[in-house]
Amino acid sequence: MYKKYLSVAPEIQEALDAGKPVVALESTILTHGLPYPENLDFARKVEEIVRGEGAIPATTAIIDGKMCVGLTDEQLELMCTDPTIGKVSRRDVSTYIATGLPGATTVASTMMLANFAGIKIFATGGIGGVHRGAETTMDISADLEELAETPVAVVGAGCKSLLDIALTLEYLETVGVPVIGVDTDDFPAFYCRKSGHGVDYNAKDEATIAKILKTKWDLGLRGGALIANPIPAEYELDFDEMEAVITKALEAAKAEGIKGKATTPFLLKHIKEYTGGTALASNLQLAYNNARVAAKIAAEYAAL
Ligand code: PSU
Ligand code: MN
Repeated sequence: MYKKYLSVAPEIQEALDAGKPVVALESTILTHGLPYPENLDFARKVEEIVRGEGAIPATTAIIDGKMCVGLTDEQLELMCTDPTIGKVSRRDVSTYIATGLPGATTVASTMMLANFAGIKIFATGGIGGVHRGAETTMDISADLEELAETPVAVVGAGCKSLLDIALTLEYLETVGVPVIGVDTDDFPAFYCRKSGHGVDYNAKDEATIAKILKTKWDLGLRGGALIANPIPAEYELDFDEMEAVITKALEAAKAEGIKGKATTPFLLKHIKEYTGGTALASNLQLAYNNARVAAKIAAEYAAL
């Protein structure tokens, strides 16, 4: 039944039918994660990077009542320029389809759309997780539950330390999500290569990661995996400086009474304002790097 709500671009469907590598890409990073016009430049460039590695890019969104897997340039532009586009996580998917509202997909909903289309590998910037203070707010991103349930591997630069990274990793352990480092022992903290928390396994190459994923799904184990890929060293920012920025953003959120799904976009916007172009440049570079690694994993996976 879900197929009537799904629209897969012909190029992507052909690649999937032929067993060729495909990489899913999210759109909330475009609508709520990056400013215009950098977001549009990013949206196009990240697709080019995936192609450069021999894989087909599949950016996802909900448009005109369909789960779109693969966007036209016009649709990419819509995502990047229309400020009214909603942030769609798992709970919002059916509402946006049924009402025809345009929506950008988060990590959770991009995993859903990828899975509906049959895509196994997905590249993003960083995942949502357990927020600081979640012991009282219960603010835990639906991204984590999606990783527990949906068989798609997410390549990300860990998560921002605006989250409680220790609790995010505890949660992933509880729900059985492998956290695989890309040539790292240390779970990355988005702008920083190291968070001070470990990964479950340090994989030295993409072939090993593809083999771990294949084994997991051959075993019939539900859920995905988090592939933790550190930002390239030349773009890394200072941990303590970012900590100060993040603390300031968290204080602003508290002062303004920001809650629920508005929290992550609010914090991202403030981090951007406080850091100017540096954090933005790092954000773009780590996401490109994730797309590159995801395309390589997808190629290795397709060869198994
Ligand atoms: N973290 C970032 N950049 C982002 C997001 C998170 O550094 O763009 C986006 C992703 O789409 C992620 C979502 O899936 O925010 C998480 O939102 P929430 O915490 O409301 O689940
Ligand atoms: Mn939340």
